[in-house]
Amino acid sequence: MKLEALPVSKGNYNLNSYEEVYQSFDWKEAEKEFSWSETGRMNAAYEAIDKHAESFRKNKIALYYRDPDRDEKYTFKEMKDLTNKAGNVLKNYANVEKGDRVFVFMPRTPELYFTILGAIKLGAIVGPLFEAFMEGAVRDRLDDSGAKVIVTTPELMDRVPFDQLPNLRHVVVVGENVKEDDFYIDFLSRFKESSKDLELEWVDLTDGLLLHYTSGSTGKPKGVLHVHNAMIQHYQTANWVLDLKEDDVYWCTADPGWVTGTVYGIFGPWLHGASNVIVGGRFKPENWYQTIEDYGVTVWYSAPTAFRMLMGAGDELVKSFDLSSLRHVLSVGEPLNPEVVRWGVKVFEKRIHDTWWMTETGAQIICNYPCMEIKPGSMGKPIPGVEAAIVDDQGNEVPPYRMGNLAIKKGWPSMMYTIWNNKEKYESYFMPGDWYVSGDSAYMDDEGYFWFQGRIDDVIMTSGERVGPFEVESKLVEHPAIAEAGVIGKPDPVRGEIIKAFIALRDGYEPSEELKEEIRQFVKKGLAAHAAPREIDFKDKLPKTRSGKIMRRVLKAWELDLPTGDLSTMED
Ligand code: 6R9
Repeated sequence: MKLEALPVSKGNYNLNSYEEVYQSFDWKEAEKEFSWSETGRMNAAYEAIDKHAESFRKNKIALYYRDPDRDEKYTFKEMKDLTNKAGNVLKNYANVEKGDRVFVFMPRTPELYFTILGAIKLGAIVGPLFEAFMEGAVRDRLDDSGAKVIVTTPELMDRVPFDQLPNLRHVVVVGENVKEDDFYIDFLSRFKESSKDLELEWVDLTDGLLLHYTSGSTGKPKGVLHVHNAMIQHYQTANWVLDLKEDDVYWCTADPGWVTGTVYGIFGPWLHGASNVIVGGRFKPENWYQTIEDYGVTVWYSAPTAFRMLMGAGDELVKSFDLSSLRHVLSVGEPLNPEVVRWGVKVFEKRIHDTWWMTETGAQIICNYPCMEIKPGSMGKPIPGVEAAIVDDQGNEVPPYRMGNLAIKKGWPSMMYTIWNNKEKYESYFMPGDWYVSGDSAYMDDEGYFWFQGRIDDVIMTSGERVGPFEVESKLVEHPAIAEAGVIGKPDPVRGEIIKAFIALRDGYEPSEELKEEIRQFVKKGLAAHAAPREIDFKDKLPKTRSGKIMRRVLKAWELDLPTGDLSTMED
């Protein structure tokens, strides 16, 4: 269905005519924005921080930080010094060198950002983890990547299974009174005494920058590697899509454990020298509105699940804050419901601009630009320099309105460089015709707008978090009462999807409410709170293929009362 377009917003936009720029744009031109195109020396952290610290922006606020206990701000000059200090701690005490994998596993505090950028200054590859990860999730990621160092806090440290990680050399602990030895390093004390001067590691465009683990429907989470070259697209999209201007105060609500929190929580804004707001602590609607009011946030990037929760908190609440500073609001991570767009127009007098991309694409790909008419429910159009299409399973483009694989022509700058340790997996993303296949299904309308339909595989999106059913199932069957488990995403008006588990019990166990709760706690402690199934159904037997794979689409069909489709591969 085609929904009405909203009026084109007015303003001094960089991208005045989509069609014109789309036709003429060349990535080679964008590279000229960076000094390395002349010097050949580059480092994304230099481009994000040091460059501005050495310019007219040196005393401009780079970071506004706030959580329930802290309220701080840092200029670009201060950020340069502090990221250098963090780099020195990692270099001098943890022996971090170019190419090493350094993981960060800590709450969103300024120290997290100093550490990420400090590590990048050394040429290290940063692997960000969600605070919510439990031992198994931490182990898989550190093990697969051969991580050398993890930076964490005393509270989270117990979830790092040191004895199972032979490559891990140092744990850098950000907390008070940390006992040091050959293995543990006291970050705060070393940070205090470290020099503000650091010799930057100049790297090549294809040297590693970020390693984001993401879940598929089968197998363990995979490590998506991004290289320094990606920043060209981070920069360019922050220009076109985030529409950042010199005086903007920008707020991206995402945690760096999610790719949005690194690419658009760090690089997008800072490559532009923008003032960046970072808020720690838990989500509370009134705190969010207060943040916008207090800092005068002009550009705000969040996710449908958050907008839906704000919507749930009621329109009265919005009216008690002054949100008139807002100029541009954007969304990513899940389909943005048309009713949320309409709500945004009503309460903020702003259209929420949807953007589509993936961990693997490394930056925004299909977007609603500020200058574009929005069709609520559509993700928008591909950015200049990117060719997107809907293709069939052979890689042939299909006509408008026909549903198919959302595919991108290979060769955009921020495309994943590889999947860590898994060339085969990397290659499996591509189809004849040099198409990168997203795993999403969508269609394109006759005006070139793209409309999201769903995941082709079974990955669950719950409150903006991507959860692989296989990971949850694997955890479930570790429980002594559970014989088999199948996990699906069940549509939910607030969370996008909730996790529903179908469980076959071992002999001798009886279904009960207490057992359901015990199982929920088991997943919570073993994997992550967001991965615990909110709903559990006990079954005698689960539908499986002959080769033994649980057929989630059948579970989903049962749950939602839909046709089950082809059952020829199902076991008798
Ligand atoms: C950035 C990010 C990627 C998957 C993607 C798709 C879903 C993201 C969306 C969207 C509908 C949008 N997704 N943006 N679905 N509309 N605007 O989210 O990366 O965590 O890797 O997830 O998220 O299914 O394939 P990631």
